[in-house]
Amino acid sequence: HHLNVSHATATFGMGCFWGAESLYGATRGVLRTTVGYAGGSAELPTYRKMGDHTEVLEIDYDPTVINFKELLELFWNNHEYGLTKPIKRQYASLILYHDEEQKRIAAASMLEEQKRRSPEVITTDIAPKLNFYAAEDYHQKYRLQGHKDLAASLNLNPQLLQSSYVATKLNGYLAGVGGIEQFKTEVDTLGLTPTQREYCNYHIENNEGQGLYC
Ligand code: MHO
Repeated sequence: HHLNVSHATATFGMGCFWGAESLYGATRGVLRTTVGYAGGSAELPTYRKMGDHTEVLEIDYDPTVINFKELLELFWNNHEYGLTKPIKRQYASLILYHDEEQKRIAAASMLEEQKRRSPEVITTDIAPKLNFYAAEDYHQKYRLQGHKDLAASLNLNPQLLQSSYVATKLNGYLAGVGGIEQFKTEVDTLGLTPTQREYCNYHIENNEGQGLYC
């Protein structure tokens, strides 16, 4: 139901997509996330055979709560994109814009970032978002799925693994993103059972998440 509010979409490649999904999932204004393959031309990529595609995260967000520029700040601050050794295409730094405005904001933001990081050279590519292929179910909400009993209790079918608001949020918080105080401010909106809530509280409070590392 959270998607009934008007939303926009952003698509970023920032290394292993598990970490990106947790980072944005726990971010305010992010409504849902899906990991997948994009940026290349190969048909029907899979994890084992993604061809010239890159691991990316598709983010649906409420632009009245968080804007594209703010999403980009998280992008620049949370992955490696200025390495001296080449990054495999699978883990390329990539901004796939959805419209001309995103294109303009991304270009300006990259220019600023390049100045800040000079003499290091940014390897990020900015390109139009063409095809997006959702990744296999086991890659969606990867950190949440690691909590087997909790995940089972949420009855996440393949469709919900991509569209569920509560799965999006928990996948972030359980990785250690957002923190317990922020979790407490929005746990009432997640519709958890008392058992689910207690389980999440315990794990988030004790910060046992793996963070953004893959
Ligand atoms: N080190 C991880 C990376 C997974 S990722 C989604 C693995 O090999 O399983 O690229």
